[in-house]
Amino acid sequence: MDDPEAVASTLRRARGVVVLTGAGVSAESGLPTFRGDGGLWRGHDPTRLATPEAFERDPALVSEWYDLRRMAAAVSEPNAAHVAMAELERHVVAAGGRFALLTQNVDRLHQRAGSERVVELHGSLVVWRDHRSGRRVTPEPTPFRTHPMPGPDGGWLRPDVVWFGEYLSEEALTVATSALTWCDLFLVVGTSAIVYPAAGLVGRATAAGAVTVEVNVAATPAHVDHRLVGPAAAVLPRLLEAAFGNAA
Ligand code: BJW
Repeated sequence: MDDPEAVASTLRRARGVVVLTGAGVSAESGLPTFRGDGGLWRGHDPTRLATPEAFERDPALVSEWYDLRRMAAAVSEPNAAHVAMAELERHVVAAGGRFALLTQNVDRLHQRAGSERVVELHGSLVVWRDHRSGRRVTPEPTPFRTHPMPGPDGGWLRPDVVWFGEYLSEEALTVATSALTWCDLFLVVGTSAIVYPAAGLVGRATAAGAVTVEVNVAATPAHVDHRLVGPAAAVLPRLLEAAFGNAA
């Protein structure tokens, strides 16, 4: 199961690589994960914060919680895991292969590390939208003056993220689904793999014939071919080195 050599060899030969990431990737940038000890939701009921009903009920609380996270993301830096995934993309694309990074993260750290083929499955904290009109704005990276903030069309600003009970963007899902048709290696990094539809992509990748590999500090319910256990910021650079040497 935990066979870094076999994974490196699969990575070396792969022509289509898809990576699914979650909050664990940004943990070493100082941004807490959702679940588990020290998680954002420890002691919180997610339905009070991450649902449209929560925003309807208490827009000030939800706005403040997301604004704090927006500011934390703005002052954090990509870590070695983000950098390794950007390097992996450059390597695969330069060799004529295909690559997609499907992230559940809303912090934009992948893009800041240099990743280009990023699909934001759960939206972004950088962008907000008027809850009435849906018009999107990108606020200055300074804390909001008030909670909730008035939007441009008479509603309140809400983060442009996907809450429980909301649909993922059709465009994001289409890109993610079509990537499964050409993917021969599917990496699942730093996610608890329990939130759907993102979690379902792992099984669909297997069904489509890809080799699946999990990189996580702990095993998850995902059924994968290989598990590399450890912090992503240590495991991924080692994996790239083993697969490509200094050429990565
Ligand atoms: C490390 C590490 C290190 C730590 N290195 N690793 C099918 C079955 C059952 C339920 C459903 C289903 N289909 C849909 C549902 C309902 C629901 C759902 O999935 N519920 C489950 C909880 C059961 N899904 C939805 O509602 C979705 N919408 C939808 O399906 O629409 C259709 C529909 C509409 C109406 C009715 C029914 C269907 C939307 C899901 C949106 C999720 N949104 C959130 C909040 C985003 C905004 C925000 O940022 O606040 O997205 S929830 C939260 O969970 C966030 C994350 O992206 C997501 C996943 O969490 P993630 O990233 O995996 O983080 P953690 O904390 O869970 O895990 C961290 C991992 O890292 C751990 O494994 C650690 O071990 C690891 N780790 N350090 C490597 N250094």
